[in-house]
Amino acid sequence: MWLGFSRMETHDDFDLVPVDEISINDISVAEFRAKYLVPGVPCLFTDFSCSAGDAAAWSRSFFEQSLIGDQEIYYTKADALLDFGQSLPLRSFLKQLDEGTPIKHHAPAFPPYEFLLNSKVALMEQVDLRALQRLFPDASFAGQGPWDWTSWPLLPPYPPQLFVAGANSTSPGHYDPDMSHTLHWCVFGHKRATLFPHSFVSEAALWQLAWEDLRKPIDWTKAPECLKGLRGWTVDIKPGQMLFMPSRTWHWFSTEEVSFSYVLRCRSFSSVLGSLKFFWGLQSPAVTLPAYGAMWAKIPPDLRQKMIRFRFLPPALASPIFRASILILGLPVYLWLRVRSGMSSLLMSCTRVKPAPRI
Ligand SMILES: O=C(O)CCC(=O)C(=O)O
Ligand SMILES: [Fe+2]
Repeated sequence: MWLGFSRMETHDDFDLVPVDEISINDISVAEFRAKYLVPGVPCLFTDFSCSAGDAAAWSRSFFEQSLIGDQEIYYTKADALLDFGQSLPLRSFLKQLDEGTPIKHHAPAFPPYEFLLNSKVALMEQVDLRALQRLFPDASFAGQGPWDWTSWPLLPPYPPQLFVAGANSTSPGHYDPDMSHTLHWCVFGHKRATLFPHSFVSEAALWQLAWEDLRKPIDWTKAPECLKGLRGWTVDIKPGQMLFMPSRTWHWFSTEEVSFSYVLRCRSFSSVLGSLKFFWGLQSPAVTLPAYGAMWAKIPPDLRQKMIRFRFLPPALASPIFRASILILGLPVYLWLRVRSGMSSLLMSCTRVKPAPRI
């Protein structure tokens, strides 16, 4: 058995096996860590439930019929990145998706999305993390627990995100560069994903596959042939199920019917080494802060105020001295990363027309 691939299935392009389905309540901590967390093998929790608060809130009819249906949701065209340009009440947004309008909501990781901060509904407060906390180690860092996202983008993990899209929508392949463990909960709808383990050997080649729809045959005259037969996993995620993707698992998602997912993330490190890897990676704050700055500027000022009031940054991190030191220390790293990404785009443009997506 290699990385959990015990049952081989034939697939024309890759060697894919279904992920294991397990009970979040029945699996022991030791078994979860030995079989999934430590070797980096994904699995599907079939019985996740947000038992705290009003569990009925997490159903399509509740979203449509209650006040939450009035909540504005930002969206983009199905093949674009979120730009905070257009919004619709959630109820109408879902109706548009039912009618096949090619739009989607893929929440940006930064700033925390206002839908989750809505004081009338406060969805985030209803998620009971205890079943998850039991399984994951206490990866505390800089005084923050594994699930504490309030220092994003200075430190992982990403804040929780919503992904709402219509039938047959796909998102480009990637791994989440905040390096956290991802828990993708399908609240309603039906998602499908193809997953590959992270490896530095296949990294550059997999980025070249980012824009492919992996449900269709791959044209190996254009895609890197070294990926032929790559071992990975497939998974269908149905309502109430939650996919666990270990840190840096590659994922290509598609939406088989109108779907609403809520994604939680857990810090994967508790060491300075882990944080250095994060600072050196694709989502170093030196890259994300300027990149998201433009989006932040587009957010209506009253909404921005609300986010800041929601303790977006803990007080110590919001101090002018702290911000100034981040700028001074981050500037050289930022410049270096810009040069590095400029060089890799140049190399990529020799082989591909589309650039790697920025997630
Ligand atoms: O749902 C999708 O289309 C993408 C999901 C994703 O990238 C994630 O959960 O990290
Ligand atoms: Fe992702």
